Amino acid sequence: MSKKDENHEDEQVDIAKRGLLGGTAKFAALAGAGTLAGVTGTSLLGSADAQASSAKGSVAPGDLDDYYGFWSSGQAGEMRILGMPSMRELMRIPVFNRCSATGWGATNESRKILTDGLLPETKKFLEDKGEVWQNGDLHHPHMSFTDGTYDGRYLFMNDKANTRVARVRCDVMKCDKIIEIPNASDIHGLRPQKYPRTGYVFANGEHRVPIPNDGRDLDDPSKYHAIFTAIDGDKMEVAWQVMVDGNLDNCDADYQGKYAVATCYNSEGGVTLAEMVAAEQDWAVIFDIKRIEEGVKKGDFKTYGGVPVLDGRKGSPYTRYVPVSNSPHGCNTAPDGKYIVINGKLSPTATVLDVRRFADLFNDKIEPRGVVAAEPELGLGPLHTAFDGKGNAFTTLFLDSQVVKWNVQKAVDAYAGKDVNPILEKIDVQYQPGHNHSSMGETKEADGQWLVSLNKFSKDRFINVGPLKPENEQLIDISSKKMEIVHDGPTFAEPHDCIIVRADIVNPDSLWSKTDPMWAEASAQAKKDGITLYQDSKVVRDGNKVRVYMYSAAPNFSMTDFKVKQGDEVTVYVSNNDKIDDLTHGFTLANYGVAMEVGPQATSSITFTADRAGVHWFYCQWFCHALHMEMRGRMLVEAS
Ligand code: RUQ
Ligand code: CUA
Repeated sequence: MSKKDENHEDEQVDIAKRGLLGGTAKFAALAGAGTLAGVTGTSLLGSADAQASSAKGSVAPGDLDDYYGFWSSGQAGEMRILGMPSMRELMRIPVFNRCSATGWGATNESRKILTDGLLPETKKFLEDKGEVWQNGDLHHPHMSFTDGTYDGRYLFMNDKANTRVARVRCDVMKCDKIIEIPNASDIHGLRPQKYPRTGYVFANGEHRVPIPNDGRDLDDPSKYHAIFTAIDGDKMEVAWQVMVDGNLDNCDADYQGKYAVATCYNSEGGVTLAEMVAAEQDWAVIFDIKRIEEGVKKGDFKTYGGVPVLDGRKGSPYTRYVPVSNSPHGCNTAPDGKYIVINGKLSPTATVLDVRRFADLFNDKIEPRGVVAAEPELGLGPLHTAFDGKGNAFTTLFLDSQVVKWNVQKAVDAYAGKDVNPILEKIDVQYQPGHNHSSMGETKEADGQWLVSLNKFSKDRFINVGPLKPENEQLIDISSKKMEIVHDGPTFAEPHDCIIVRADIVNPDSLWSKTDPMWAEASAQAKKDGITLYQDSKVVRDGNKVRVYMYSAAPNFSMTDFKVKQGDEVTVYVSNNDKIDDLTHGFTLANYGVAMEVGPQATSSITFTADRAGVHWFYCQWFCHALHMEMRGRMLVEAS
């Protein structure tokens, strides 16, 4: 408790100082405290130095990046693609949000994805309002693995706000599945199985709730539970769940395909802040995947919400609880496959677990703390750790506003009693870093080129845009002995995390296939109506339901106008016939709140009630041709 109060005070003092003195306050404070390791050339010399080093990390106009960065956006709910190292934002992929440009959340195709995988009670809750969820809180995007490295098939990501997990298809870079996780509350930590392949996607239910959460046990938090979920990443279905003691924060998988590990910051089972940080120690939970699979086979579970839930509370064969200092947060497996780093948050230490000792722990040959291989003291507020594949680790220090580089083997040696200092370097970042990520750093192919520090505050780093400031994501060159910040990247709310993937692994298509399953329902309906998509242009009346089929070929819609009656339920299908890279069209229907993207060779559809009589122009909202402005037509609504 006292440590936490102290830290919090430091943080406030620092913020105040920076406000008065600017970015060098931290330097002054550190120099004053004699922490010279924290003072680096970059932070000292400011922009002149940054300019001198700008060659590294800058990508000239027209040149292509070496890596894809897949970024979360926190409460903005979307996933973003950045080029790395330029940090140019390349694309935004709507997932848990609504998107005005693409019609995500409005088109029939996206609404199906947004609602199909929800629990029955949630479907009803939303149907009663005629709604889809508007918001999400996307923290952790991670790519599917084969044999310990990224395979370019899928990206998986969590929604903390509405307890969902989504998948993005990397061939078209669109979300194709969203499922709601039963029994759990608020999915936070998420990682794919690394070996032999993904396989499972592990997802932590952060908050504890009664199971089922139907109004029982409201006032009895001792009956609340946290749930660890394994999702089948191919089918996007829950495979099994494990009930644990405490709560669940972040997680990671090993490189052997045997274990997953999660951090718990609330071993107390508290519901208030004071209760949650009361204990000196919390824990990391280790899950034995094979034992759990056998348990499922044997029927050693209860079924809640239609999925098998195993009891993994203390004393169970499926889990082990390793005590670590107060409120651990990040959980990161080192690329050598030997170690998993648990980051202290309220403790200045990281705890390094040796994966090779997990079997002995599960066979009760050693005590839980027997798997601890090192516990280096890194600085204040360690949150997440990244790796360079050369034996070094980089941990963000939230309260110190620094990234610390340390050597894992040296930390292990020091823990074993050798007189070595594992800390290699500390660098100031601006300011208060959360996640960090290195190029290919969560795979066995970690290449030690780049590190991004995702800083929660930018404060004085950019011209002032008002009370709401961007965050600041800094690109750090880690390819040589000394770390060097080469780029500041402001970002809108609130990228928690990212991954940096070698460009050759990701090979998206430039055109859709006309038979893509994304619009399977539209294809089926067209068939029933005797329509050939991409060819026919026709209005089909079916009682008060009207289906309008048209196609686009720049700069024309195949229909100049269509007539409906006031009150009709209208579905417009637009198929884009253009078979040319980068030739996206759109369909916006004025004064009806209707808009959607139609990619090259894609079909999109949207349904609305034509309740406003009159002439309503529809137009293409994606600049596609010199005659793009002319690409339009009329919906004529006869008054009833
Ligand atoms: S968490 S700042 Cu949502 Cu990834 Cu650690
Ligand atoms: Cu088609 Cu603009």
